[in-house]
Amino acid sequence: MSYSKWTTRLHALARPMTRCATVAALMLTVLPATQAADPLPAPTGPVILTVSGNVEVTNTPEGAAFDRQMLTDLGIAEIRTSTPWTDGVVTFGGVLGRTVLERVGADGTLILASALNDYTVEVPMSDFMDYDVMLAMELNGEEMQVSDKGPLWIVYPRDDVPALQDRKLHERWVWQLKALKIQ
Ligand SMILES: Nc1nc2c(c(=O)[nH]1)N[C@H]1C(S)=C(S)[C@@H](COP(=O)(O)O)O[C@H]1N2
Ligand SMILES: [Mo]
Repeated sequence: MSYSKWTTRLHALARPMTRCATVAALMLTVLPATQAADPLPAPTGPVILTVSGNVEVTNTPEGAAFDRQMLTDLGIAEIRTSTPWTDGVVTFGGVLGRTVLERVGADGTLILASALNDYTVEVPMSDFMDYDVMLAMELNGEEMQVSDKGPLWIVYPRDDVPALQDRKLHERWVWQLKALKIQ
């Protein structure tokens, strides 16, 4: 085979390889940045939480709407603690507030948390970032009904963190939570 044929063959081989490498490099740099912006599927069950305001990801005109399964799919955590509203040490199951904020690409400093009865309170976003604050769905393994502070209850890991054993924080333990607005 002549030298020129060889080099032509090499070039033909090398070109797609360079292209592959370029695409791979692009994916490596772009993928981590777009992770939070992964589109959120539409809820298929009843919506129990809507996150609105300064969020990057939405699936309804109102914001990012979650049914129970979507929240469960984000990963279930547990908190064992006593609370002023329950007897003894109980186990809460639910999704960490921080996990939800990250999933919707929330950016801000304040969360307006509101309940089914339209009770609304300001929760510093740092609470969710600094502590494992949970949007609890289960109490001792049972789904919490609206009649017992469900379907979602903002729960702080109170027994584990002395700083959280403060009456001033009680107003942030929103039960029958339905919405978070990021500001
Ligand atoms: N859904 C809902 N959650 C709520 C409230 C409310 O009115 N509705 N009140 C908050 C306030 S201001 C406090 S101090 C505590 C009240 O707890 P208590 O009713 O046992 O005093 O719950 C907080 N969570
Ligand atoms: Mo309160």
